[in-house]
Amino acid sequence: MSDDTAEERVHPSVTEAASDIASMEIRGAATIAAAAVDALRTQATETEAATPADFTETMYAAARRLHETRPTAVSLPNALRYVLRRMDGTTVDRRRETVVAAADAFERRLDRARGDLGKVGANRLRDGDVVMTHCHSTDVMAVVEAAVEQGKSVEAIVKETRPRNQGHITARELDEMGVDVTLVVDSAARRYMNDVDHVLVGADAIAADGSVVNKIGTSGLAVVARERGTPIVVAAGTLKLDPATMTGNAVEIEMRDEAELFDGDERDAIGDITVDNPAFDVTPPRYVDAIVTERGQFPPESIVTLMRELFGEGPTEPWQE
Ligand code: RUB
Repeated sequence: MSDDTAEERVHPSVTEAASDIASMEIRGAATIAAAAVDALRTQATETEAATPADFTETMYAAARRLHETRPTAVSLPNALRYVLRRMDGTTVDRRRETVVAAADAFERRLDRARGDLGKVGANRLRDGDVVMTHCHSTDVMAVVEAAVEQGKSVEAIVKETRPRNQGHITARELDEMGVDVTLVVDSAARRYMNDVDHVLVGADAIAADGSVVNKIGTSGLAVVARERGTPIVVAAGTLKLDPATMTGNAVEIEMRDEAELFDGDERDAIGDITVDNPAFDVTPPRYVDAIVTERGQFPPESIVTLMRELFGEGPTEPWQE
């Protein structure tokens, strides 16, 4: 083994995945998790460590590099933990095998979870329903896809989701599913709420009290929906449950670069003002009707029961040891 530090042994594909996650080339909580796990698998396969301890140190360094990219989506530390807690054995080869096996198992679980939660969410939708979406969530897509597979006709009012317009991805994918799509600006949500049967959003993190952290604008949308009595359904696999919130920690809200708000010289033209660009907000549980997971649907107030069952061991971060 060379004298390189563990940080220096981080594989270029890990660095590339980390940079794509930070720049949002790779985005959305579940997709970020899957990309991070894939990068860990590459790191494990390509690492030539002299000792099992070297191997483990390098895996932890790779995990740290991936973890520091985006702070809000808890799917990222949950996924890293899933793989690294299963790393085991007294030889480099055995440790490598256990990481690869855990990464494969994680991907299978993610796929299965999406299919299962899609069916649960689809059961809530009736033929002819209109849904309103915000941002782009693969879990929300799974719900609509399952409803369409059940033979239901679904229409969607899709919010564009400034500043990065993830609603455009949602609009395109729903259109490809055969859903009748109307794209609207974010501020039109209340204008259209009377036509909507369900607001369907995803989540980056769900806190122990049932609060839902999702793309900025979700909480305002939920307030508007509540005012009209429109159910707010959060489609979120259990990968989105944040075990650190069981012990009182708050979810960190990512602040992104102000450049995301402007084209060209627009910023200079405005003058010397402060610009804030929070990526996410928190919707309190009283505005949420149901959290749909692969384990069934839960009222937000009872999600902590599932969290305790799944994350009883708490939010360990082996890569920080
Ligand atoms: C994406 C976003 C999505 C959740 C859930 O934010 O808020 O609703 O991540 O997505 P960003 P999924 O574009 O900033 O990553 O259901 O695919 O996990």
